[in-house]
Amino acid sequence: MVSRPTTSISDAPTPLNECECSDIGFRSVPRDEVLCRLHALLTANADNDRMVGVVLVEINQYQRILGTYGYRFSATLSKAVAKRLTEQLPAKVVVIPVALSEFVILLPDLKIRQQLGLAINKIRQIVFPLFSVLGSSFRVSVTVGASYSIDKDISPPELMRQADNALLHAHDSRLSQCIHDEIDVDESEIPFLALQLDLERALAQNEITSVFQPKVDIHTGRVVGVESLVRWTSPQFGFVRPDLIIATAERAGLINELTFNTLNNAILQYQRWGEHGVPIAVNLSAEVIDDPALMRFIGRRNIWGMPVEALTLEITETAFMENPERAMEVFTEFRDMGIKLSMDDFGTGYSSFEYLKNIPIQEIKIDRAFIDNMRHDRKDHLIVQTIAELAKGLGLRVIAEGVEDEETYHLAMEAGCDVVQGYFISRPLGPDDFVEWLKADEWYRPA
Ligand code: G
Ligand code: G
Ligand code: MN
Repeated sequence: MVSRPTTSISDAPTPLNECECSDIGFRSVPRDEVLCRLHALLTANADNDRMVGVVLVEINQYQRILGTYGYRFSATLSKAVAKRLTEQLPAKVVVIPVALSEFVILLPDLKIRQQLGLAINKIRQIVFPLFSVLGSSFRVSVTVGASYSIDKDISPPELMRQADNALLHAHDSRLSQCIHDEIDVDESEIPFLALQLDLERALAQNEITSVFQPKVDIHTGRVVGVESLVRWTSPQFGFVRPDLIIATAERAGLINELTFNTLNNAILQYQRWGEHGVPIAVNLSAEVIDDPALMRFIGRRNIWGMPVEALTLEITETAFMENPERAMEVFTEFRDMGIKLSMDDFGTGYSSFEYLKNIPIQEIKIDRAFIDNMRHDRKDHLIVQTIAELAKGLGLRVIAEGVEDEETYHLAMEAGCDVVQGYFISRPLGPDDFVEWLKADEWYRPA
């Protein structure tokens, strides 16, 4: 029996034929109905050792297809995909269009997990050949998320959720497919949506704070500035690691707000420090670099209680290389405003000498992986030395980041670095602790 859902794909003209598009005949099935069918299959398999697989197939870039070719073309394409899947998969497999861009495929009678993987391969093979749509040829690519009832008592909504979660994970990790049991337990346990909501709230309530890590002149030991780093202890989740804060903010579209928050904290702190004020560096994510709102924010210099020269923006080499042309333009604007720019985590991001020659930065921070290894490996020392030499030739200041002990400090000095930052000098400090640290005047001075 071909379980062709009668409500979904019909070749007969629909009775309501008043408007032009009503004859395309694409009908999507509500999720409730999908759950009913899934329930029926799970029940049918209740007494044997067979499992049910749920495969979600999503047509990639569907919004682009709609926006480029229009509804008529897109719906005809979707219908053709559904038809091909229904015809070419085994008869007992159920193909259900749940949206123009998405199909749920129910696989009854799975004996072993491998069959699910094979079915996904088969689905890819089926959709791979060109589709002929309204006279033109079109290739479709899909992303797949799947799960299966390894737990006999799993409820239909939970099994569907797992498949949805696998599809989401495939998107987040830029994979073309994912089966739910492949997701790290840790990862699937992270309540991303809850964390996102709490982060949104925390931003509105000014709960995200900054700590400041000193950077010192390598020869005199004098402070030349601080790097601002986000910190957040959520009432709900406890201490949230900064890289998770940043990743969540980026995914949730909150990174701009977080960046404004950080910049505001920096400005405010500079004012509060008064005579103890030192230049502050703020990290920028790739996502915010060419945001016009950021440019406007920074451009309103007159309302600042912080001279523009006291601000440094740090951007990683990798972020720069995501869109070097655009980054060059934006950096030039920042430079013209008088802001200093620093290239962070240098040595890990494959920037070309072509960019290095022209990029309007004042500073390079050599990635701490190289710095940390100098003690053990001559080659790392040589790499640091070479980067420092090149950077100096280009007129750039060189920072060694992640300096954790005296030996590394001196190796960085030998290699030609100008500034050091790291636990050996100081951990990142709260605003008041920073002032205490400054006043104590006990920082390291090289002999
Ligand atoms: O101390 P630390 O664990 O704070 O920071 C982890 C990472 O998060 C570092 O790579 C740092 O550059 C980044 N980071 C810290 N604060 C900010 C911030 O305000 N904005 C951005 N974009 N990145 C930050
Ligand atoms: O990527 P960025 O350079 O912005 O990273 C700053 C990160 O490095 C923060 O997570 C900060 O806490 C961390 N950090 C600062 N100094 C040291 C150090 O000496 N050792 C280690 N392991 N991490 C450091
Ligand atoms: Mn940094």
